[in-house]
Amino acid sequence: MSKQSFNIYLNDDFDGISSAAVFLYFINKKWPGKYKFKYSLAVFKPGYRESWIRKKLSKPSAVFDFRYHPDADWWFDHHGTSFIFEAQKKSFKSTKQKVWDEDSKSCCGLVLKHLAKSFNFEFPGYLKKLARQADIIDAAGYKSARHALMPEEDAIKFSNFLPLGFTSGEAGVWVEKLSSEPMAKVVSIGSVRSRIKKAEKVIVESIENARNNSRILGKTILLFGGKVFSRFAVYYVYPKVPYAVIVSDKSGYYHIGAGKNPWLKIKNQKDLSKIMKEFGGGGHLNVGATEVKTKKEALQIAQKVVEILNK
Ligand SMILES: [Mn+2]
Repeated sequence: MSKQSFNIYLNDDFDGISSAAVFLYFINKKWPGKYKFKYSLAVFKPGYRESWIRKKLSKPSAVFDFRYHPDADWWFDHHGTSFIFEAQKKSFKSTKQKVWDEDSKSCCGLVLKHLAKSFNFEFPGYLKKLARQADIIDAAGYKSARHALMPEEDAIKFSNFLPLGFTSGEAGVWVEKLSSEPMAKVVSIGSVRSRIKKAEKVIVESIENARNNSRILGKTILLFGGKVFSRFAVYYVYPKVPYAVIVSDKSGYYHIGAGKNPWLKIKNQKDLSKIMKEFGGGGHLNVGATEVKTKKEALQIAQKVVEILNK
């Protein structure tokens, strides 16, 4: 009997990959040998809304850590800005196969808890651990900027090399590995080990870059240009400044990220998700982003976001 294709759409970060890994374990236990999986990265880049709306998802399909899609048979997300249309948000009700929870620290944690509860399903310890680590990574629950940049934990080391870039095919290989064995085993694979080494080198350079290419404007660090790589490098260099706005060149488009220093307590904290939504983006309370085509637009938006944060 030939296997049926199951289409997995995942956000291109640690949360997307770990969510899919937990889901894959579940599907393979429920329907052993029934499916082969096809992976596609769902990426927040200019024009993604239009192409996501137009996209037809082939069945069966599952979407992780990305905007709602009415075709999806399974959908899990925790972004406050998940629904492209207000009407979708209004009519949405969580089911066994679709769930949205803004309060979940990670999508991976949401997938694991929701499937365990809805299907009375028991996950192995290494996947429960993966979900706890996704909660830390996706909600920036690191103990310090140093912990984020120079971690001891394998999962954080793994997540730190993902911004180097990867293909849908590579994501699929990692999803399948992580669904069947602990992170400690996955990071011992040669190709994964060499990426971790590479990322460690780039992180050192990105700390240098944060030192050389940023300016302090009131309560905000503005970092523009250079090798950005990690959004935490600015807080490593300036631990006392509450907010940061970071412009990075994604080759082909520009990313404007705005964040709150996760290790500082701030009175009357601004909602970064709301601020970035005004510029066509989205995010969470403590971190938001948007994407534009030109450097000029990116710098204009960055300047405006700095002004809003300093108000
Ligand atoms: Mn997420």
